Amino acid sequence: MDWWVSLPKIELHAHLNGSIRNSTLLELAKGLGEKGTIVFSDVEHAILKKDRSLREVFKLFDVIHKVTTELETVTRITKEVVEDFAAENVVYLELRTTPKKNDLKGISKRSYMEAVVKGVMDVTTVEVDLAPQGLGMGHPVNSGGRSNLCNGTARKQKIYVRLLLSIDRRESTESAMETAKLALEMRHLGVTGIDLSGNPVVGEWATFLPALQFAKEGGLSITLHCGEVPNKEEIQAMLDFLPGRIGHACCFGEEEWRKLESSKIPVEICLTSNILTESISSIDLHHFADLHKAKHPMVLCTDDSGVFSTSLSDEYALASSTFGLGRSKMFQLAQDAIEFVFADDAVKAELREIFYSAGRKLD
Ligand code: 6MZ
Repeated sequence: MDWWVSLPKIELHAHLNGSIRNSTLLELAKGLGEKGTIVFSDVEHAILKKDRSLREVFKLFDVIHKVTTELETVTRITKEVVEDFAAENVVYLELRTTPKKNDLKGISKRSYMEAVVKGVMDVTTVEVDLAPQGLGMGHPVNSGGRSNLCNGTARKQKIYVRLLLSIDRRESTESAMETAKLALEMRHLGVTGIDLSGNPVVGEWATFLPALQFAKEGGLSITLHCGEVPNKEEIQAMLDFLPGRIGHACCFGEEEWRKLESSKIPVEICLTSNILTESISSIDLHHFADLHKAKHPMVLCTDDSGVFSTSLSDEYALASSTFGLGRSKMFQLAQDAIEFVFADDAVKAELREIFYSAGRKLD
C-alpha cells in the first residue's frame, strides 16, 4: 500500500457537500436531468471543470446543493464520504456541514442533520465511533468493519467521526442561532462544534458573533474560516474571539501573523484548495512553510476532496514533496493533530495508541 495511505491520518476540515464523489454527483445530476428538474448538460459542465476561482467554487456549491436536497441523498453521500476517508486510513474525521432547511420539501435543519447521522450509522466498511459513551450512544454505532489479524487478535478497522455544524455566511443572526442551538441539542449524536464558512466576501462578523458566543458558552468548540480573503478587521476580531481552530489563514498581514503566533490557535491547512482557488498564488509560497518553521500548531486537511479532486493522503504527499519534509517529519505532523481534535481526552488517548502502534510498523 502507498505509504501516504498507510499513514494514519486525522481530518479536521472536510465539508460534506464538497467531499462528494464526482461519480455520485454526476449520477444524481443525471437522474434529476431525466426528471426535468435540472438541465444536466449545464451541471455536467460545472462539475467537470477543473480549475475554479473562489467565486466559481461557490457557484458550484449552489449546483451541488440543488442535486443533494433529498434526505436520502444526504444520508447516501455522508455514508460514502465517511467510507472514502476510512479507506485511506483516516482514523479520526471531523465532518462539517451546513444544516439546510427546505420548507417545500418539509426538511428542517434538524431532519437534515438526522439524515447525516443516519449516513454515519449506515457505514458498513469500518466500525464507527460517533459519540462518547455516556452521552446516550454507546460505541461503535454500526456493525461494520473488516477484521484485521493483529498480534493474533482480531481487530476491526475503526474511524472516529465527529460532526461540526456550519453556519453559512449568507445566514441571518436568527438562522445562525438556530444552528447553534441545534448543535447543542445534538451533542449526544456526535456534534462537537460549530464552523463558520461560506463565501468569504459575503456577510459581516457581527451577524454571526451572538450565535458563536452562545455556542462557545454552551461548551461547543468553534472553528472559523479566517482570512481566506484580505479583511484585516475581521481577521483581528476572529482571533480576539479565541476559536479552538481556524481554517485557511491565507491573507494575513504582519500584525495578524504576530497575533496568530502568540495565540497559538491551530490552523487547518488546505493546500490544494488554496492553490486551485488562487487564495495563494503558488504552492512554494504557501504559509505552510512559515508555520512549520515557527512550530505553529497546524493540521493538513482536504477542505473539499470531491470539488478539488484530492485526498488527505495526496495532501500529505504534496506537503512532503513541496516543502522537503521526510516521512518521520510527516508522521509527526499527522500525529500532532491529535492535540487539536474537538473530542474528549479518552479519544485522544486512543488516537495516541493508534499512532504509537502504527509508528512501529511504518518505516
Ligand atoms: C468557505 C467553504 C469552502 O456545508 O453544504 N465551504 N466555505 N471556503 C471554502 N473554501 C473553498 N468550501 C466549502 O458543504 C458545502 C459548503 O461548505 C462551505 C460553503 O458554505 C459550501 O456551500 P456543506 O456540506
